[in-house]
Amino acid sequence: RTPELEHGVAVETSKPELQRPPLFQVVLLNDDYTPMDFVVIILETFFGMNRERATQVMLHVHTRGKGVCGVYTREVAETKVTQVNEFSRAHQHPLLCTMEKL
Ligand code: NFA
Repeated sequence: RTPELEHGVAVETSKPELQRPPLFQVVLLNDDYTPMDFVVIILETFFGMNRERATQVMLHVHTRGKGVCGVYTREVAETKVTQVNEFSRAHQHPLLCTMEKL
């Protein structure tokens, strides 16, 4: 920290070092039954992806077994997980969404 001169008097200034909150990946898991189109709609609706990106991520989950939809603070990640799982269940699809601490 550098002393600043105010009316000729040195004043201690400091940048407060703020804590960064823990981050969580929201993850989608593959299954054999959920239609690809439904997964694309999920990624567009809840994760703000355009159709091209949503299709890439869906195909990654389909081929690799899981994939990251986004990275958020705890409360936002928890809300996304709940919204996606409730939406999937409401449409009778087994799609699973989880979160993992980074
Ligand atoms: N594996 C699913 C199918 O073949 C598609 C899918 C992709 C499901 C990503 C879940 C997640 N219909």
